[in-house]
Amino acid sequence: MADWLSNAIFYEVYPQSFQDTNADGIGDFKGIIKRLDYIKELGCNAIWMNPCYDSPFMDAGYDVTDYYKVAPRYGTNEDLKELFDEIHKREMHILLDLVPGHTSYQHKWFKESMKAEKNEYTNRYIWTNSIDEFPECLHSIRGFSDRFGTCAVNFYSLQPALNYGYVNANKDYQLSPEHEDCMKTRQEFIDIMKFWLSMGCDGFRVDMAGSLIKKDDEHSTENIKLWNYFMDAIKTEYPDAAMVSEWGEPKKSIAGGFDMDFLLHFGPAGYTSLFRSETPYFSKEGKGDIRVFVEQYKDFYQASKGKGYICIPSGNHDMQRLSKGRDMDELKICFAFLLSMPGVPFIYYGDEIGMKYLDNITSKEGGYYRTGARTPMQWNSSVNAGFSTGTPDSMYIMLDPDKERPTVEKQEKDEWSLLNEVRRLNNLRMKHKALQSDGEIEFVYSEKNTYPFAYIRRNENEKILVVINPSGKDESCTLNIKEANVLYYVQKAAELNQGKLSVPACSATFFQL
Ligand code: TEU
Ligand code: CA
Repeated sequence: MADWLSNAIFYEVYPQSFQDTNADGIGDFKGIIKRLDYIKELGCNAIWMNPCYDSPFMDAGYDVTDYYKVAPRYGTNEDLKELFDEIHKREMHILLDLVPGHTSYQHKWFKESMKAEKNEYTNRYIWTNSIDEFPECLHSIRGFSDRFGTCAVNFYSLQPALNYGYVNANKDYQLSPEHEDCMKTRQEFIDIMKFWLSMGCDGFRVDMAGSLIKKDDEHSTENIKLWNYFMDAIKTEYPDAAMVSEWGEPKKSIAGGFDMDFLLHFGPAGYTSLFRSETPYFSKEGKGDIRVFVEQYKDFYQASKGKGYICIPSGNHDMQRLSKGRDMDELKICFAFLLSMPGVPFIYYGDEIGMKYLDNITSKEGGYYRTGARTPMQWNSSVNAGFSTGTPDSMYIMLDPDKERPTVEKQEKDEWSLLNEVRRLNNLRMKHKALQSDGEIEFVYSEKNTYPFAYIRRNENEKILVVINPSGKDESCTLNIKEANVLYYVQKAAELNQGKLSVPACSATFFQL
């Protein structure tokens, strides 16, 4: 594992929407450089930046046309190198977003692959030898090429699937993962990773990492093998490179050599039960069930302990924002939890000030309902909230029109703002190793349909009890711990008296044991 992850706190930057410096309404690398001190002062020491490669932007850059060149709208490769350098000057790290599963249909490999004559790229993508619908229910591109065939796609119909082969390949068009053409696809991505690592990038977030090898890889055995192959190729030369997967199954991804995996909004447990179900645990309503999360988390945690980290993000560019349905007090409690869990925290840009999810705004670059979570960062009270000096109607995505919209400037002045709470929580984590990535966790109170919820974080030198009550009611419970001193609290401190814990509504308390 990359050592620097043991105290990493990430900030996800959606480059389009962070800071524009040339008034075209789209964020750029120079803008990110300008805001690095802000990220550092927030207490984050690492960045994950969404794809910034050349692209027609039909899926916001997850449709790449050149993996070796950045999109001109963000700057040049030299500007990105400068961003790397500025990040390292501040003792921070950055991950780029790698999209190994598909390209844009406008990629030169795909143009070659569509040709009737056989060439180097004929098997770079998954094609059948017929123009019928794709037989395995993968979505497909048909009727587009001179080539007589149908090509599989991974996400939108404009993202043809790269060919890493099939488990138990048994149809004429299915290649085995070891086929030399599939090995060429692998080699290309090794070259791509090395290209950016040698320029100073510190690793990658890997898009749809669990889906490269196709069909019936029920236990993902082949896909795990494939990732181990990639990791061997990368990590011998770049042992400090960090890799985080968009997989959502840490048992598999970490077996594949990833340092970290996200707990995602797929399925009812995990992130969903905490923040997004009909009755999320983190709500003043107080109707959630923490067991749903704890059961799944314990399983993931046991399997990954000592080998890799589980990352619970505050949100990301694919889902509604954490603030949806929550007020600032509730958000503070969410962060007290997120920033005191094992593994590596990820804060989605703007969540630290409680930026709103904008319902039903016009889709941008394939964003659809995700667009509302991708609006420009709100810095201050100047035009376009300080995101850009362009005309308001030329913005990449509209800004939150609310006159009272939260901004960094306003919240910096208010000691009790969400922003300052997140800063304090990050500082607390940085001061106590027990709270960082490797500190162990033991759930000491997590009963079905019950509030509060308590866990101990510990390392060789220290033990910290964390008590979380997101509900709007005062709650209490009994613990095996008689008393302890309060180290830090959010909103109002809980009290521990002879093993009886009294926990104020909507509060979080850290006790030193
Ligand atoms: O998302 C993959 C993914 O699993 C999606 O189904 C995601 O859950 C969806 O956006 C609904 O929330 C990744 C990227 O994060 C996403 O932005 C890309 O559009 C997608 O891959 C294709 O590259
Ligand atoms: Ca710009």
